[in-house]
Amino acid sequence: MDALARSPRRPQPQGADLSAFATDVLNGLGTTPKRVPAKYFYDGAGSLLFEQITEVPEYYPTRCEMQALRDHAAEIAELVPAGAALVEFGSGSNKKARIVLGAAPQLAAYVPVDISGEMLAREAAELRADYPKLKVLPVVADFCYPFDLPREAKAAPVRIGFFPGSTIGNFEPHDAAAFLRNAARILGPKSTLIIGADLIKDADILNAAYNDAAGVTAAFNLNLLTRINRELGGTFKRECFEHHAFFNRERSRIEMHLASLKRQKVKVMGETIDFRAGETIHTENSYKYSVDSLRALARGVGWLPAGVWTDTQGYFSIQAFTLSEEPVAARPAV
Ligand code: AVJ
Repeated sequence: MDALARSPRRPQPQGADLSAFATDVLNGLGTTPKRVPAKYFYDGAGSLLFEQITEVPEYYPTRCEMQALRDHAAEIAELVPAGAALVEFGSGSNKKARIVLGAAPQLAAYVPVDISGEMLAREAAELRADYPKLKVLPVVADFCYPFDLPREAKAAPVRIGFFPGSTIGNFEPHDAAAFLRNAARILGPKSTLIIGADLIKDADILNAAYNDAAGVTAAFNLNLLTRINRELGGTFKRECFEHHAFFNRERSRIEMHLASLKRQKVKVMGETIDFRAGETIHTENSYKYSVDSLRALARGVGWLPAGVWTDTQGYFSIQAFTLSEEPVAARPAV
């Protein structure tokens, strides 16, 4: 590797990022049914729109999770031994981790793991100022794959994984199991994992949360087309597509789609894509779990239930698991 490539000031590899986006979009729009991975929602505008979603009255998950964490912080903190390291998978803004950090001053280290290095550095500086005794050890990594923890986190007596936000719901169940297996490997023996997961509930409440009256979720979904137009030379007309979101109870997931309002042709990177009237691009799945269904998934890869808490309405769950003594690799794969 040359000196330039190692320089921390060097911007993100635009070329590599762009080609991954281009490949995923062209492949996804070239198959039937059409789809684009949900991770591409989060450009600058998309991240701001998601922040706005968390504030619309119908979107309960963020408020309910914050309430559950605040109300049960003392009990959650009892799972944290002195000197432990808190490892957050996909930290984004660390307002949820701050609740745990505040309730568990016995934590020696906090390891936020995220793909955005810029965001991590900014948040780390703020945390160091607010928690002067805490070692803040950010790691730039994609937590879907194995990565190395900092030496000081490995040296801690135990590691506590933290995966809030119902991000686990964006994974297909098979990939959620793979994530849980990877988390077990990274955190190591005797570790604990705390997961925030949205619960299965009345379809009306779920449907309203993804079809807010102000249209913020629709704008978030449609922003994907604007991003494709800007970054991949797309010719999508936003007014020719419509936001669709609904609870699929058989598969226990909210599905988001962009539906073509007419028969039309769209170009992306010089390739022509045909749409039938009503044909959709599947843009997101948000799986909903019961306490038992998440437990079953976790148990299958070696995590044993260690606690469960919800908000007062019972809409959102915080579940804790501990790693069984039996090595994960010795268990049958799911
Ligand atoms: C960030 C994946 C938890 O699934 O509720 C919100 C994303 N999509 N509204 C979710 C989202 C539409 C959100 N997660």
